[in-house]
Amino acid sequence: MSTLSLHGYYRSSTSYRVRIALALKGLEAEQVPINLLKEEVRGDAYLALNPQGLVPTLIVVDDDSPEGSLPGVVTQSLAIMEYLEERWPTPALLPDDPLARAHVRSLCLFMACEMHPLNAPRVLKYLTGEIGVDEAQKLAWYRHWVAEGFSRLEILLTASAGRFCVGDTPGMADACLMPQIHNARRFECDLSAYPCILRIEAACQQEEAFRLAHPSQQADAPHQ
Ligand SMILES: N[C@@H](CCC(=O)N[C@@H](CS)C(=O)NCC(=O)O)C(=O)O
Repeated sequence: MSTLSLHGYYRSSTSYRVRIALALKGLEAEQVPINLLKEEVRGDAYLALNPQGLVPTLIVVDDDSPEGSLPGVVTQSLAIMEYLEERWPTPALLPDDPLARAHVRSLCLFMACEMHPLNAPRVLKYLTGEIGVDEAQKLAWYRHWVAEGFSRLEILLTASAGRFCVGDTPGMADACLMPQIHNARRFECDLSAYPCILRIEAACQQEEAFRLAHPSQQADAPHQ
């Protein structure tokens, strides 16, 4: 038996990815809110856990670990999702076929490495702070990189998607896609040129796991 806890923030897209993966697998994890607006990621307690000063961090305590052993700490959302997949293989978030698995990982890496970092909160904060760009320029930056990423993603998905990003069951690529869409909507990006992405979004919205993982459903969301 394992006990899981996820340090995250309701609006963090990388935390949202992991919440989707947990929910798709039907795994319970205690949610430990780390408030990014209050810079809690840079507090000593959190940095001792995750020296990168980023959410999410998954903590794993295994009942069968030798007494006195330290809890497992897994950082980086893609590594966390891969860990969950290896440890609890069903329901699977990756397809069986090696080429299809590679395609899912390629989509995830595209979103996690090429898209997300360009519009990460700390990047936007640096732009408006040290660099001194105004709000309109920040928005132009944001929307430019959303359009760059989504237009290429649309081509990739149009060529290979089923009901979801890859195949007809939701998986790791969908767990990356939905938070990217959520962020784009927060910044009022025009998504009308991406019908395949919007079709996959509609399919995900019908799944309970995506509803449970949504930022609005988290205990640290402001309205609760
Ligand atoms: N590659 C990392 C990125 C993590 C990341 O950028 N997290 C953001 C929230 S989405 C964060 O913690 N930012 C803290 C800050 O900007 O101060 C992952 O996938 O886990």
